Amino acid sequence: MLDGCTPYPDEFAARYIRDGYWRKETIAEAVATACRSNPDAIAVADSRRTLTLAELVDEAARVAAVLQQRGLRRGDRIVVQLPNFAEFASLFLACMDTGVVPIMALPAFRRAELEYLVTFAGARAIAIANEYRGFDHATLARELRRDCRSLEFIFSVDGDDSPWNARSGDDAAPPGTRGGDPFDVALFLLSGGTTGMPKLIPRTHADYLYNARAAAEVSGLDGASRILLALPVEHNFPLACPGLLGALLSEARAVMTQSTRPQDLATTIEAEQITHFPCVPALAIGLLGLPAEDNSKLRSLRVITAGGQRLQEPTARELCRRWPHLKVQQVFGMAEGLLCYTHLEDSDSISSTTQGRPLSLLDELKILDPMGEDAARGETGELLCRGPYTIRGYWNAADRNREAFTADGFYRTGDLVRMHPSGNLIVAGRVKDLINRGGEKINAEEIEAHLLAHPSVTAAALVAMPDATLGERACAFITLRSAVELDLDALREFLASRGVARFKWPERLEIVAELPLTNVGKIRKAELRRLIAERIAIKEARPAGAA
Ligand code: OOB
Repeated sequence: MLDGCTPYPDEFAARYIRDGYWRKETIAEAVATACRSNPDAIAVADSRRTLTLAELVDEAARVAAVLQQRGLRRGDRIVVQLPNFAEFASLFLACMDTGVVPIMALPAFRRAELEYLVTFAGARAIAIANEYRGFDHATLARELRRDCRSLEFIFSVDGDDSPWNARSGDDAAPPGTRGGDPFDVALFLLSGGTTGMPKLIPRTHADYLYNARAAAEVSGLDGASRILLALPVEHNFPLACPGLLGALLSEARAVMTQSTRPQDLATTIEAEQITHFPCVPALAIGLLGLPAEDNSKLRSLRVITAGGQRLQEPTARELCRRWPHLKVQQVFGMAEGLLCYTHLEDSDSISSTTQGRPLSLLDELKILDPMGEDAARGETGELLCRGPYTIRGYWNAADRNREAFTADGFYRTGDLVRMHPSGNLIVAGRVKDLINRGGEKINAEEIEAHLLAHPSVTAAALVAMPDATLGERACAFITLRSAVELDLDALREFLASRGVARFKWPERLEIVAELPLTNVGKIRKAELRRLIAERIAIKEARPAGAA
């Protein structure tokens, strides 16, 4: 495997191969096979373009040729930060064929995140759209190329020398013909993270293909399906659970869209006759806010899969009531691997109250009490997992790996779960220090380091505060140097100047005389979370107009 990765032990790899979980094919070969069986099926569509499988594979071949002409080699890294455009799919396939490893960055990332990723990964290229949502990505990419030694190439979907516009040359070999090791790294996903900056998650061709195929099966995705990808497609969930990759392998249609406004979603669902909609709970809540006359726009929808964050039972029940033809499916997953799904044949009660069961028969789960012992059945504990699509280590992160993985290779998820009698998991909380803002993870430590860099701030703690739609938002508790003032706007301005993605900025500021500490000097975040939840509840309980 690529240097810096933790391979699966031989006996596990042998078993996963023997039992048919891992096949000897690359992602490019698998998609090429789907293309041979159904070249004229529409594979991807966005608001600008529609491509059949054959056209997609052809575009991927041209992009792959450009990557190679520029001298990018197997194992080189490219940061991918594209909006939900069809070009994402062809670049992804080109990478899968040439062995250039994409690092899945989010369009919301700004200088701080991108500079870290490029530098840490030694990326030689970055793929962007010149401008997106009013932000000038082209200028930022040029600044990064100036400042980061490894970065040589900027591939822009709308740039003058866009690789997507390259004409076919003799060397535009079709995807799936360049070989590659199915058991080596295909791509890097990003971890939600708990300590420091996000870690890179190496996923192999074999494990990721299994992931996407099994997820497609449990979601009932087939050649007649149309899946709406509205979440940023660089995320594991819309990328391969079953997402874009599951759709390509199933010869289903992936419809990519950038807007997550409920009205726009309903319009797209109707216009494109969408059958599958992977979403975070916040988007499901958004759909429930549509006026009743829009109900019929969701008529084509068969399965709505909610994950990334706990779907609350009332929301699930309301979805079932409002659209009785629809199956609500929950997924509890993570970029590190493990996926749990409720099944389409489960009762509404199971699919409304649990977060599903492991995708694979070979997934191994442990639920441990705080002493590290197996929790009694039905009791809550930390979830650990191991299996044919769960990584054995983050990339180049030996110290973190010693904490995050047990000696025998189980990943400590940081999630608190209990087992429902049905064998499904219920996610009850977490021990990791992050804020889950509508499914987007905010790493507390990463943002605290930025807050502490402010000259007026002497201590900082970022904690989750409850929110009816997003589940959680970030609240910053800080202490200040004497005789200085700071308000939320100024603090957010400061984070903007440091190039921090906006979704990570605190949405409330609490200035305190001191932060509560444990006797070993750690900040008592549970107490801060309780405090801010109470303050918000009091404010909400107060009748309108009252002081
Ligand atoms: C998905 O992946 P990540 O890597 O962004 O985040 C993983 C974490 C989990 O460890 C858990 O804390 C939380 O997100 N989470 C859920 C959940 N699904 C994810 N917490 C409660 N209930 C759920 N249903 O978020 C992800 C990856 C693949 C598929 C779906 C989601």
